[in-house]
Amino acid sequence: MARLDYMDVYFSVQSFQEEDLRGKSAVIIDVLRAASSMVTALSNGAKKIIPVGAMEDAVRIAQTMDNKDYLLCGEQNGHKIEGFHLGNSPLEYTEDVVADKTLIINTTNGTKAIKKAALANRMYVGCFLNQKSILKALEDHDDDVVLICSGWQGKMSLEDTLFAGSIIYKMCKGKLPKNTKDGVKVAFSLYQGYKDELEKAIETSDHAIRLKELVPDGDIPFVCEVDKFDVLPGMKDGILINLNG
Ligand code: 3SL
Repeated sequence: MARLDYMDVYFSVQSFQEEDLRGKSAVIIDVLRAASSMVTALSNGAKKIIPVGAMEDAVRIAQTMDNKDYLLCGEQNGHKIEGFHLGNSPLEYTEDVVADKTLIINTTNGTKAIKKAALANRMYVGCFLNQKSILKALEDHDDDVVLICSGWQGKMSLEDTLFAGSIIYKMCKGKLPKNTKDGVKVAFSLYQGYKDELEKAIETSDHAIRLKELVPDGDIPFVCEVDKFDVLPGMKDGILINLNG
């Protein structure tokens, strides 16, 4: 069982160093929308996910594969990337589209956080859609835990911090011990304040407002659903697979 007094929370990709994660369990959080899309894809039968930090890397990896086996996915500043098969809306990752495919994904912040967390002993991808699976994984091991909110271009984001807070809140059953790190206190308190109106809070977040013009209306309510999928995306040799599969 992971201990809350050793846990920490980082609020953006830029706020941690690779070395900070060595030997720890890291949960990479990107509620809007990379983590939500990955969790949905694995739940709908995608075989594996290769996260990349740059568009060129995605194309280079695709060139080594058979056309029928992969989908190029992701976004640049919220927009689908020209020539890619899918954007970054979880609603696009339906069973008929993703089953048995390898997804090569590049996003603005989420996949960069995943790539930067390579020194972690264990790495999971989490969001509200798979909250219970993340809690179970953290219960099963006693590594120190870091919750990494992808944020947006170096800034914190409300929806990722709320998810980090929800994990902490549930681990301590709503009663935070005194000897926790500041990041843990901040995320816990934010979730405690908004837990009864999560969707309303996330709708007013900077990221949701930024996406409003760009993405389908259904994305925000979808990513706010708690425990919709029993999926645990976990890293093995640079590839995300469903560890609950
Ligand atoms: O930054 C990211 O990784 C994305 O999830 C952002 S977006 O919601 O697709 O714009």
